[in-house]
Amino acid sequence: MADLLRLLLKVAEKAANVARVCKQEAPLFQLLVQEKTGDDKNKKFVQDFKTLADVVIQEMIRHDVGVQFPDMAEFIHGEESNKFENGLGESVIVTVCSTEEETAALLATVLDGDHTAASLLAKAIHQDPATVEANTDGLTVSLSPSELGIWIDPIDATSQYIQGREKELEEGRLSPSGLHCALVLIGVYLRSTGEPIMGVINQPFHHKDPAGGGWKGRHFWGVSWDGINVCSVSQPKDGEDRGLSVVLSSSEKQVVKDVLALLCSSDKLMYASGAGYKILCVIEGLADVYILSEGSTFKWDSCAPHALLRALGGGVVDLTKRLQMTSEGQDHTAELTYHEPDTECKGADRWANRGGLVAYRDCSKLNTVIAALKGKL
Ligand code: 2IP
Ligand code: CA
Ligand code: CA
Repeated sequence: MADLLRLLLKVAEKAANVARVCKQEAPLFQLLVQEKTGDDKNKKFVQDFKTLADVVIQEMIRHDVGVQFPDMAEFIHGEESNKFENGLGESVIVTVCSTEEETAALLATVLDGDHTAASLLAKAIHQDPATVEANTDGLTVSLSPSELGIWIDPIDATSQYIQGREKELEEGRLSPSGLHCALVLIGVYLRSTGEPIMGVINQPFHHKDPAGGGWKGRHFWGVSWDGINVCSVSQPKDGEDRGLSVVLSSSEKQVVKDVLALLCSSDKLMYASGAGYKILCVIEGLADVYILSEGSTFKWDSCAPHALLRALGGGVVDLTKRLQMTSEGQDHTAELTYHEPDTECKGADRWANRGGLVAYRDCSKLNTVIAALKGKL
């Protein structure tokens, strides 16, 4: 398991490099932000470069993990499909080839002959990142790769990634929107029960290098299985309880906003972009809970950060299920699982967290918000 964790940290850093390259290299950045509308649309051009950036990152992760852990190859899923259609209506299966040159040649077909952009992307895909520091000593978990599956969100909060507003972050404070909300999420679950057991989160755009070297990122990881709970984020110290703090999507239902406004002081009811970023805020203790009353997140959004929360003694529950339960306390029956599709739905919706969710570190905070929301939704 320590081997798998080290590999995931490394591929997540590589993914972050690709995300940064697409922002920092002018030929790629222009593809990322260009508007293609109506008659002006050059039909010969790539349709949607942001989707390509996502597909490329996901395939790179799938490739690298599949090479080292072949038993997992069939169980590496993600938000994107690797079939990409270019502006000519041609379908190309985007894969990472064994050499940089081959990958560049393949990407050039999707990018409709733009060799400069294709070469820049291929270079980032094939570059080995600097070793990612992680103290994984003593991490011996008795699971084999054939028992595990993976969920990848190559870039969460894509809209923030594209808009790319640069924010100076204040230590210990939640910042509602901007590039820092974009995250690479890689979660590992147990195939038999669907429990999330390992998660890696990479935040590619955390701060600008003061020496002018561009964006620098951060990473977080956690493992929770069979009594082993290890997380790169430390447990909060028991201090005075300064009242409940909540983070929501700005598009949350008014009734939920109203109920919570009665529970929290106004500065403790916060809004932020990115499902992954909001769960990260709970992991870091910037908010006690993240509540979402709609089924607008998917398994790939929650799996990785869920594993970190479990390692910290918290979790992510299905809101609808939890509201129907009578007992309080830490009952795992409402926790989200990751192995079974919702057969009543089609396409990506089969993997939606349909009942909404609550992410929490401290079970008593979860109980407080559940009690307040009972009968209101
Ligand atoms: C999105 C992204 C959005 C989030 C939505 C996710 O993923 O995280 O920001 O909405 O739920 O599915 P909100 O910001 O309102 O919480 P992606 O960017 O990968 O499509
Ligand atoms: Ca997402
Ligand atoms: Ca995404």
